[in-house]
Amino acid sequence: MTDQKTLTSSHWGAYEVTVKDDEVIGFEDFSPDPTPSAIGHNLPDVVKGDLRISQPMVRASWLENGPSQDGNKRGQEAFVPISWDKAYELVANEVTRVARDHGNQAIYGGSYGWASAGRFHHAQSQLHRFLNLAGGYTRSVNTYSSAAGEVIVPHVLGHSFYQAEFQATTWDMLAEHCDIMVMFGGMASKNGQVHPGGISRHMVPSWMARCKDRGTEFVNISPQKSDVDDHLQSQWLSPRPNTDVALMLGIAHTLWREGLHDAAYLARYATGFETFLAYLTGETDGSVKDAVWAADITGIPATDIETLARRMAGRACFISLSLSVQRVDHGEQSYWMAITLAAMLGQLGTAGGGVGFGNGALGGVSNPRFPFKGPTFPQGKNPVSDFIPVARVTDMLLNPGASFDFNGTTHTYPDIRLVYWAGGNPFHHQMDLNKLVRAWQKPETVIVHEIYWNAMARHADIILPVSTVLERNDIGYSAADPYVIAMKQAIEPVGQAQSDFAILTGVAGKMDLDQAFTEGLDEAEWLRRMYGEFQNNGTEAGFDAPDFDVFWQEGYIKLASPEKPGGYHGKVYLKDFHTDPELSPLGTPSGRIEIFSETIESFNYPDCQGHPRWYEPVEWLGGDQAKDFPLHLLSNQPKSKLHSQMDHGKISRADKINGRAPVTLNRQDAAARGIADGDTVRLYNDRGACYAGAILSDDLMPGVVQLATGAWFDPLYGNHPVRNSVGTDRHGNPNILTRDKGTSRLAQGPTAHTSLVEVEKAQEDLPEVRAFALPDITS
Ligand SMILES: Nc1nc2c(c(=O)[nH]1)N[C@H]1C(S)=C(S)[C@@H](COP(=O)(O)OP(=O)(O)OC[C@H]3O[C@@H](n4cnc5c(=O)[nH]c(N)nc54)[C@H](O)[C@@H]3O)O[C@H]1N2
Ligand SMILES: Nc1nc2c(c(=O)[nH]1)N[C@H]1C(S)=C(S)[C@@H](COP(=O)(O)OP(=O)(O)OC[C@H]3O[C@@H](n4cnc5c(=O)[nH]c(N)nc54)[C@H](O)[C@@H]3O)O[C@H]1N2
Ligand SMILES: [Mo]
Repeated sequence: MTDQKTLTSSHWGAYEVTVKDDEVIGFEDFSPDPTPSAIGHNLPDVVKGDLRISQPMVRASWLENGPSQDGNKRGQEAFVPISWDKAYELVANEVTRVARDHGNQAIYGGSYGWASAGRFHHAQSQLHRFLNLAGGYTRSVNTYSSAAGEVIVPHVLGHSFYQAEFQATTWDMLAEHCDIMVMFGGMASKNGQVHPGGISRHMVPSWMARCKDRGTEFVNISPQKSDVDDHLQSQWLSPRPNTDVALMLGIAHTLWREGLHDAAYLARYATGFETFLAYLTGETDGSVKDAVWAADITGIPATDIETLARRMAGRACFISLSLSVQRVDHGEQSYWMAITLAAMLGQLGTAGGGVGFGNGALGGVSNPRFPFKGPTFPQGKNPVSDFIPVARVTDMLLNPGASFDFNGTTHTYPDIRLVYWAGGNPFHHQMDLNKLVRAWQKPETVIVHEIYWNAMARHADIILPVSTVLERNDIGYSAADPYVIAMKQAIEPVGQAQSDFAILTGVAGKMDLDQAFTEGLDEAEWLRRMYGEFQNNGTEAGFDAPDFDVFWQEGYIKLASPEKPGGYHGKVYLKDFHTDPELSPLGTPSGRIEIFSETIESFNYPDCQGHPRWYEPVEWLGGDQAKDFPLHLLSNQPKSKLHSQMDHGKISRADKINGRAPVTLNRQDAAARGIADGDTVRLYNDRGACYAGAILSDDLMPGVVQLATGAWFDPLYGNHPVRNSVGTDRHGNPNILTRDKGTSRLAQGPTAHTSLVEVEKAQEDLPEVRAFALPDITS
């Protein structure tokens, strides 16, 4: 057989795959990509590896005794291989039983997660379509990425967070007009590798270089210097983590006191500034939020805060907000306050100024967007109205019937009997994994579609093995990217793996729902239909996409050149509103930027009131808990992978130290604890503990440690009973340490970046890492 070349796409880029005799013999970066990501090179390494789940499996005592809340066994038992036919039947019976006996709201199908790129084999869409046909499920709302932003931004700016994020001012405008870019949470180049749906050309580094060439000054406000690349020669200010709002208030006060704020802009475009000003000046609470006040909270000298305020005024100032600064306790406030600051500067709606949400945190933000709908797999309608804010999953499982507040309304947690998950990993993404492990024992059944034997698969009752992108045909598309990619199947499915579509078709067949689920179409026919709809949408919008066969034959299409003059570049966020706020008002009740929101004030939430404020985080370096746990933990995104995906691949493994995740410590903190470079250390607090390998650095402010997410959860069960005690992870998963608390009653977003820990040099009797060992499989 001759070598066969195909393209594939992923959330971290496109790649050219060469296959011979069903083996991947070449895996190259997509040639039009100026800055390809190494993350993809994890894939050829693991696609046929030992950790692939070879066939459907069932947890031993579930198979023997049937569904039940049977103590602590989930995650600790052997698995029994079964046939696909038996697996379809077990799953169909469970969905049917739970829906019949308890109602469909007893099925949790939120199934949060990034899964893989490709519009048809999108795991969540597939699962949601199936569950909708089966009568519905309890869903989740909003994301782990930006939940606080997703709720606060509509109140303040009157449109969805995604409109704000994805209709951002485009890079060309920033490069041409921005004088100073003030980046809260930095703009780490490791993060720009990734964009949901695909990113065939990584453009952030070159755009940042173009900004620099034209003279943009950069300010990195982050506990980590490395959150902005060195060659940009950024100023580095490192406030105590989670004190960004206090810093912004100090800046705002300086602007106001020195008359540097734009009163005319505020009068024309905003509402509620007077009420906010009374808070800023201390008129309402007796505390003046000036630079000296902010210095005390943030640790940044007052003169530095004042200097920064002056530098931001009277010129094109772009305030860039990472997503991390809202994944903290009271995360709503940093976004609200940044918008307030941009309004005070008179900058929202101007070419080089205003705010940006997630620039560089996702590689496609501020790229031109294609103004028509891409190919989508229809999910249908969910007849069940129950939902949770996504990060409240543990609370839901632990507290059925309890009530929770969310965005002005009160709801009740349903009593979940069946958890059905495809394409996400809560043992990666959820804060406080010891609490999750306890909660995870509560449902009667857990069904999971997974590719690899990670912690998610190990904590399931019924595991259905899924094929990777290389084993199926799909269409790669993202609205922030000009390439649409024919993701052709490169190799045969490994072991007995099937696509999520094939699995759910099989299950639906046992429930007489297969015709409704597939509409009589197979994979190839669905791709044609989805592409055809996309092509029609394009035609209506004046874009000529070639026919499906041409697209498939060519391997990709490039819709238009983003560089094309007069193309989609030249976009300025909120430009119409800026041009004429009467003609193009915002969608807020006032039609203006709501520095004060009557709606939010009317909710009467003590933790999110009518205008942006500084609230002390539940734990932080300035609080009492810092006496016991004096280090702030940054559990940020990993450089060499996407979340937990392919942690066992060679690129990810190369970063490990003694087989464990690397944790960065400031040199002084390490010295004070007798920790040397390369030592294995133990991180702990009153929620849990994990082991990791130490890296010492001066690029991290003292008092802060950094342990990226993504190490496959490797709990020490057995000798460390999980129930009612502190469990340990052997591999360096920071979520064993993080706190599971909502940002506030408003958004209930996750607060991963609000956690304190202590670190010590590990003792001699280190537990062996078992994250990449196979579970027990019996016959
Ligand atoms: N401490 C801390 N925790 C965090 C964060 C943080 O900053 N700090 N960040 C949070 C954020 S922003 C996010 S978005 C979440 C991410 O959390 P997740 O999106 O849940 O993490 P992933 O590891 O991407 O999980 C995807 C899973 O889907 C599987 N998969 C891949 N392709 C397919 C497929 O086609 N079908 C099926 N069935 N499965 C597939 C993969 O093997 C993997 O196990 O984590 C959150 N957690
Ligand atoms: N390589 C890679 N890229 C990714 C991902 C991945 O898994 N791998 N995940 C993607 C996803 S799903 C998302 S949502 C985005 C997330 O994008 P972000 O949320 O912006 O990313 P993080 O890496 O969590 O945080 C960025 C930086 O914020 C800083 N930081 C943390 N807390 C604070 C604080 O309180 N104040 C300030 N000023 N700074 C703080 C940390 O130093 C950290 O390095 O990244 C995306 N990009
Ligand atoms: Mo995310």
